[in-house]
Amino acid sequence: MVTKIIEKAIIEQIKREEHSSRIYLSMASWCQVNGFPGAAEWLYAQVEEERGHQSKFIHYLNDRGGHALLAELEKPVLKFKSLLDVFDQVLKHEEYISQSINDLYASSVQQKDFSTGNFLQWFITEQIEEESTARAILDKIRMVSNEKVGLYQVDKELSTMAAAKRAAQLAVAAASANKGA
Ligand code: OFO
Repeated sequence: MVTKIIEKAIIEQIKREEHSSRIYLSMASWCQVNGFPGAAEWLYAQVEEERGHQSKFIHYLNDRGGHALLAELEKPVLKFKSLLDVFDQVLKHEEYISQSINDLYASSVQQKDFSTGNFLQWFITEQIEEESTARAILDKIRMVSNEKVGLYQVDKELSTMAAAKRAAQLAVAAASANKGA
């Protein structure tokens, strides 16, 4: 059983994860219509990842005797200045999510809810990877500046990264289907 404090904090995190998926969906759509198909693919794959995070929190809270309620969401940003602007916002958002996961972990320790702390370990590790990937992409975009050929190459690389991300998502889905069989 989770405490009311932890239940409320997880519901807040569920909202953030859902908002993350909408932010990335909005960015993906912008990239798709602004000549960055690879970045769009990467962001669409990111949308699925965020839905997965949301779902993990929902299942966990319900399994622990809480009730995962969905909240109203604010409107995501719809327009971006450039690909650099998109990935600058991706990194800022991931840093914000890392902080919110850390705060949630701190509350779980304060509440002596070690099961929740243990559950959050996966997210803490995941956030290190999310931030580092966003930082690496942003560095590449900065390196090519606004130069068209360079941006084209970065976009192609993002397409390759998106394919790898999708393959990893499929592998995780297959592994969890096998576990349930
Ligand atoms: Fe991007 O990790 Fe969830 O939000």
